[in-house]
Amino acid sequence: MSTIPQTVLDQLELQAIELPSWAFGNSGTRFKVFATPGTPRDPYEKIADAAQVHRYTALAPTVALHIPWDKVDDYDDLRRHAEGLGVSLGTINSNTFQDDDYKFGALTHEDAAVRQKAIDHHLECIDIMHATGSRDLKIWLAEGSNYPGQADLRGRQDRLHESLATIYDRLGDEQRLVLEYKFFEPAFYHTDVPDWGTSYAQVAALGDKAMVCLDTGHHAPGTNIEFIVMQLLRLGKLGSFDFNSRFYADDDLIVGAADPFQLFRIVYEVARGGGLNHPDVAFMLDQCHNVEDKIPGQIRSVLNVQEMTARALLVDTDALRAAQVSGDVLEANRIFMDAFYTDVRPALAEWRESRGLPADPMAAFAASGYLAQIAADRVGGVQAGWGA
Ligand code: AOS
Ligand code: ZN
Ligand code: ZN
Repeated sequence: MSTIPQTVLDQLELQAIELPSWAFGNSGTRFKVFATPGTPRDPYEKIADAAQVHRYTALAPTVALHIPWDKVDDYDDLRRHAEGLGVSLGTINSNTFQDDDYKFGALTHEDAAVRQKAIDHHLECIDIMHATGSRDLKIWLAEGSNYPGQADLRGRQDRLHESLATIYDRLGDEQRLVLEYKFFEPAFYHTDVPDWGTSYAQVAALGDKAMVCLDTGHHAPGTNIEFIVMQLLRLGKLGSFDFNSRFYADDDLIVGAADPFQLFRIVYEVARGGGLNHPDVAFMLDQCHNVEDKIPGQIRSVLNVQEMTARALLVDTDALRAAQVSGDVLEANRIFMDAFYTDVRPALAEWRESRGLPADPMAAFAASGYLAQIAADRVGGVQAGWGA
């Protein structure tokens, strides 16, 4: 059995992965949303489910909220509820994609009144962040066009800057704005923030409190995502990750499920660039569980990130560097792959037990009876918001 050096375990102990509240709601495709018995009926129950993930893994101490899906009357009360369950409230996600007024854009819209409405929504999110104690405002924009000639690409980029600058000005000293990019969908011809370069250009023009959010599912097939990770870290602008995995488009499947090696390569570059367990680089999941149980789906996800982090930290960096410098291509690749192929699961199970956690969090959660309990207690759970 492989052993994991204490220096690596020390890093793993610090790891924190934020969970998205919407992962606990029902979601699906435009064809069908399958309901799961026991689905949360409100944000309080979503947080209770998220707390289960943390309880069995000690990996997920915060929960991201989405406004308006998680709107409540009293955010102080929601915060106390979370803290009572051993977790805190994290990133606030805005939503400018489910309102008729935003059919042709929100922060980029031609009409100043529509832009102001979208700006006001973000200002409301910042007010909520003060009550929840959240640091990050995450902005993902569904804006773009479907047909060449439909929109003035340059004008939209300029208006985007103005709108973001107004939002940025309202941030508190300890707060940040993270701007997520996505190459297509829901618009199919052009998207206003399609890639890391555009996100970087926009946030760089705002200031130090604005960073890029990298969603691993938002790239064209074949994109070298770890290269983007390296570059953003090098530029000091990688603010957060939305982890998930994809086979075809924005699939939002369990992180590490589609391509564990890609996850390994990404985490390796995070560690190489000093971004691991660094407060500036938030690890989050952005996933939906359409056909599998949601809480175990999230447990599996954070364990996948932990396992690939352990493997990435096993790379013998001194030997790798020597091989790189001497031009020994095959040896460098062998060293890298050796770490990737190391099965760390038995050693991690043992380590978990030594910390008073279950060796097998999936089995421990299954044995707890929690899913049967919520299925009996909760009737009429809500959709995550997608397609609602
Ligand atoms: C959308 O494709 C993005 O991945 C966003 O991060 C997403 O909208 C998220 O679910 C919060 O709004
Ligand atoms: Zn995302
Ligand atoms: Zn997405």
